[in-house]
Amino acid sequence: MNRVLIISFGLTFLILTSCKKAGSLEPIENQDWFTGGSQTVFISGSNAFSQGFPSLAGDHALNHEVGDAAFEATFVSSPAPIQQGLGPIFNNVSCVSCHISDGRGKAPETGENLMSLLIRISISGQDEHGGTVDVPLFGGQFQHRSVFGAQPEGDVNVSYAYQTLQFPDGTSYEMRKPTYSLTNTYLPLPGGVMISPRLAPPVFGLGLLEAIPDANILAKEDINDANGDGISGKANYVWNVLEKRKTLGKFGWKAGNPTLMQQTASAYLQDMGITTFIFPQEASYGQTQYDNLNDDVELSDSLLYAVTFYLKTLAVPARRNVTDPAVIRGKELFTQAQCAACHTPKQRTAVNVAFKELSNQLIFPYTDLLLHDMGDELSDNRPDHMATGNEWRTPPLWGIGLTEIVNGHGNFLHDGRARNLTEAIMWHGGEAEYSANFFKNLPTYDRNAMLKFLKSL
Ligand code: HEC
Ligand code: HEC
Ligand SMILES: [Ca+2]
Ligand SMILES: [Ca+2]
Ligand SMILES: [Ca+2]
Repeated sequence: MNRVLIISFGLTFLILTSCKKAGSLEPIENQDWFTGGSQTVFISGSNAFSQGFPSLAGDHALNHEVGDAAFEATFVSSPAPIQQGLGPIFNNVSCVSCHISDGRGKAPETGENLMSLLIRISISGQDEHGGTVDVPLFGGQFQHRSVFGAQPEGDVNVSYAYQTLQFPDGTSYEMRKPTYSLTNTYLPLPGGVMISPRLAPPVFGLGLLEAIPDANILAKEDINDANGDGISGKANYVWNVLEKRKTLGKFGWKAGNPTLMQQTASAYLQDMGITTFIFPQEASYGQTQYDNLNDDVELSDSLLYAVTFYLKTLAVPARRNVTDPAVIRGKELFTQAQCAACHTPKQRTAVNVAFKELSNQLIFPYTDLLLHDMGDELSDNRPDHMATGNEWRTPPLWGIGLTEIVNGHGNFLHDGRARNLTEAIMWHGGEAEYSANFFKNLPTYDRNAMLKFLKSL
């Protein structure tokens, strides 16, 4: 029923727009309100990130629904009749508890427990695949919760330093920078542990991002800034467990995961303590709280596929207010400020005869999926495969204007330190310093126009 409504709404919109434009037909290339291609959904309420591709049918529709239920399912410790295998140590109990309404998590306030933010850890050096080196007896992620009878790895404390600043027009804004510390650890932490705080990002539109051909992403690399625009862009290459070789990293804040399937399996393992055929060994293996059960695969292959399929087929909401003059002005300024050099507006997915919804789609994700040096202030000082501490993957901006509606806050950036779009932009440094200064020095109307453009995404 819901789906039928969405389709008919979409069709009406299509018909209306094509009638209105009959005189001056816009080339399809400019129709950037169809953010997610032919599967764009015309919904802007609190469930805007939770819509399946409208034309899914048959097995595809069923798989999406099974995956949806699994994404929302709360897991419990073994033995239990269903959804067992949680822990022994974990960060949260379900996918949706961090990726709230398929959107993003919320950063902890000072003194608050972590919910949807997690801490990656490592010591210096590289493993045999060029990845991070696990902390002995703590692994690659800090699990701050445990099932009954096990010990969590410890507590995470966050505190913020605040600074009030001013735009040239006198408007003030505030920046807050977090500091994290790991305390009450179950064993003493060895020296030299590097930590990387990461907030749960939104999970819609990822199938379309995965479908962008590697060659198109690599074509935008400019590692030594040969064109001299101050922006480089570098691909991450990460270990692909199923292919047993390094492939292009696409997912996560530092593009540390190559595929949606591997990303999903590593979320089950590290975030929830649930093993799969991709990662059959508990994250806590070798630690005192290892459950020692002979439960090498806790999640069935079919559920792992279904959850991956669910993510692959989550649709992107359409843009709104695209004809508002301020939004149009903001869009021009977005290009002038060089935002578009990293937040690439337009991408095209590969031809895929087996999956028409993902095939040859013109999409508007506003990302190049490459790593950029964002300056020392945003650095986590922790390398991740080929990404340095300063480097982060450009996050997509599609749907970002609906964050407040879906998630009730505006916590942006990898650690959620920004509390609104203005702060997110003002943290941009390194290769993006020109952009931040451009925004900062805009007259009031133009600065607001740029924000209105972002809110239209
Ligand atoms: C404790 C909170 C937490 C839980 C639970 C969690 N995630 Fe995540 N998720 C994150 C964080 C943080 C990231 C970013 C990781 C990174 O930068 O490497 C992430 C990243 C992702 C991404 C990549 C998104 C992108 O844009 O690159 C996907 C997909 C994802 N998670 C799926 C899942 C699934 C499926 C589950 C359940 C099995 C799950 N997550 C459980 C916190 C969580
Ligand atoms: C050099 C590449 C680059 C340029 C130029 C750039 N950005 Fe970004 N942007 C990034 C990266 C990388 C991040 C993630 C940084 C982090 O999380 O620490 C980001 C994050 C953001 C976010 C937060 C997204 C989220 O999901 O949390 C917004 C909003 C944003 N940028 C808008 C802009 C705007 C507007 C401009 C132009 C004024 C701009 N960016 C210019 C690379 C860039
Ligand atoms: Ca387990
Ligand atoms: Ca751990
Ligand atoms: Ca360049």
